Amino acid sequence: MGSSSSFSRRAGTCAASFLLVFASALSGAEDAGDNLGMLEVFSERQLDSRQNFQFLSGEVRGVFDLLFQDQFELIGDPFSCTLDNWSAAIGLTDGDTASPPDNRRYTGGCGLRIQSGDDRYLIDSTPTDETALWVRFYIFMELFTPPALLYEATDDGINKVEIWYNNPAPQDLTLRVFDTAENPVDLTFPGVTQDRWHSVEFAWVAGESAPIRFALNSDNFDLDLVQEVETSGLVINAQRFGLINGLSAGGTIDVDAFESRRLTRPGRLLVGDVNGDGIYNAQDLVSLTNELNELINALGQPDCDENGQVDSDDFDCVLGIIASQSNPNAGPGL
Ligand SMILES: [Ca+2]
Ligand SMILES: [Ca+2]
Ligand SMILES: [Ca+2]
Repeated sequence: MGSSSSFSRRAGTCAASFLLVFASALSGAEDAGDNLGMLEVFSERQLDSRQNFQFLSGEVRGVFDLLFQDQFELIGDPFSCTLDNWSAAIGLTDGDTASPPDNRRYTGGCGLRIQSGDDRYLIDSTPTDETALWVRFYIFMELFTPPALLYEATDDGINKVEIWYNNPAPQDLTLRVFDTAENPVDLTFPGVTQDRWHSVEFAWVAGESAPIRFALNSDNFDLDLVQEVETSGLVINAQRFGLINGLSAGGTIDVDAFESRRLTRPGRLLVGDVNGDGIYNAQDLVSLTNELNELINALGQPDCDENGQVDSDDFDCVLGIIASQSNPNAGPGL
């Protein structure tokens, strides 16, 4: 009961700042009448069951919510692997993207493999004075021992958000948020093993005592790390993703399914939804069989046990999900 009442107080405290964030985010983008209507909706549903910043109607969410997403595939051709959807690439080329078996991928036809070396990362310049940001990506690490800077959100070259692996301790996955005075605040998942896919997701928002959230392999917001940080007045104007700090020896990172939004949580992709249609049925087994027989790679998420290989164990995993119709996204991992 204690934790429940504590959470309720937290949610209530956050509601007012969410409204201010939304009003600021929409100013200039919608007329005042529309804004007022939206605020009335949010006054009833500021925090939904997934801890989204605000609840939006489907139409406005589609127009305004999505900031940038990429699965390392050419739009309209899921088997053409590319970095073209990013604003720029540093130390990486289309040759670093590939379909299995050359690269791992979590979803769709292609994934990006980053070998350790000098700075090797991607830049997304879509953000424009963003005052709220949800980001989710998938990552698979091998043989990494030094601290690796995987993600940055910046304003005019100044870091506001960072994600580190092996920092401050080995196997720590750390979200580092800089407050208005540029002091770092860390949220850390310890014991994050390599050699498996991880979904990594955070929520950043500008405001007084802003609720910063960090999620690992889970859509269950009760498992999020949460920290209130003074971030009023800050904005985001670019994102960087990859191996940003450069590592001279050892290690590869496979990445996939990057998505950033302004308002709602991207969430995990449906584990074991092999054909990517959002439901579980026999067609997932057909798609997986086709990939195992090297006929055609699946377009959804075939690596059901998330171990980096698509094999007969994944068939058993998908079969188990279909039989139970249970959603493994509800908890950490499978
Ligand atoms: Ca992909
Ligand atoms: Ca399916
Ligand atoms: Ca597997």
